[in-house]
Amino acid sequence: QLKIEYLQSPETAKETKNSFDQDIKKGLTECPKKIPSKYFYDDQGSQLFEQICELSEYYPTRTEASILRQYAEEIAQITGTCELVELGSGSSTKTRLLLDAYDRQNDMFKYMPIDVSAGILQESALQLQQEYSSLKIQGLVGTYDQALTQLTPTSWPTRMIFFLGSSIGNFSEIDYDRFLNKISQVLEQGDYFLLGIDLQKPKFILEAAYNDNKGITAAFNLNILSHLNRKFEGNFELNYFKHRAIYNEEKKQIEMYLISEKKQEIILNKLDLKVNIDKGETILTEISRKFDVEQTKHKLESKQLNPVKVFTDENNWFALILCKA
Ligand code: AVJ
Repeated sequence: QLKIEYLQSPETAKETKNSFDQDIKKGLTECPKKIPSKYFYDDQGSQLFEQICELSEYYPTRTEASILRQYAEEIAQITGTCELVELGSGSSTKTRLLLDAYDRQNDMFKYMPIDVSAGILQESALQLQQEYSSLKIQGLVGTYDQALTQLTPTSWPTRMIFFLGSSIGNFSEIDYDRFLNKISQVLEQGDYFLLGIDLQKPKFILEAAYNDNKGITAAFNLNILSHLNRKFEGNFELNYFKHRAIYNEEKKQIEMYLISEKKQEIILNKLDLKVNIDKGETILTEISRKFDVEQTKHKLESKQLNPVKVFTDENNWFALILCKA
């Protein structure tokens, strides 16, 4: 029943690699400096992220899980038998809540987890296959874009693509728009899209979530430098950078920075890159946008992704929007 496909051909792998290299070069030579958030997720980073999800200050994961616990049944009822496609499935922990609901309702259904990390995907797919015997699993290893480009029409009655965890908050306005266009293009009429979004809330709650007491988020942020050191033979010294996350109330986004504690020269051998960083200079590593339900519904509607129902928690901290194409 279990199949795992690699979407990376040697050619696209090379293209991806080149565009990753270019991203880093561009980001570090720009002013202000940036490192793309996708560099967080090497093995160590993925592990640290799992730890973040357990922190008392980091409410998004458990809030979204509580919404799924309460409404997964209803979602499964609305869509009926379905092919479930998950973008960025990671360890598939929250997904189980959805799979359970579909399992109770249908004799059979199909799950397609998509993730760039082959290790995590394989491990969780194997585990799931053992637990859900009537489940057909077809994992895809690749980026969202590769996966969405290569999805062929489904033989199942309907398809639901879902994107949880407010990962969409990492996208710039332009990428957000492009992403929704792509989803809309891939879905056929009558298919569904389920989107998890973190909602706007007071600054002190947000800043606590990204500046936890145990320093796990700081370690997660600094790990991006270790990742670059390993990947590109770099010389970043982690002790000379400090983690900082602030909520930009105007842009309604968390911004995560690494601040240089001294003037230093960074060398990334494999990129043939040398950059100077001043004392106090910042590197932006992540934006995490916080959404408004009404605005997001309008945005989705404008892409022919029509909101059918919004599910939220009692504090209105997080929402899942179910849309029909
Ligand atoms: C996985 C992108 C949704 O933005 O909250 C957690 C990543 N960064 N703590 C988020 C993250 C710092 C997370 N997303």
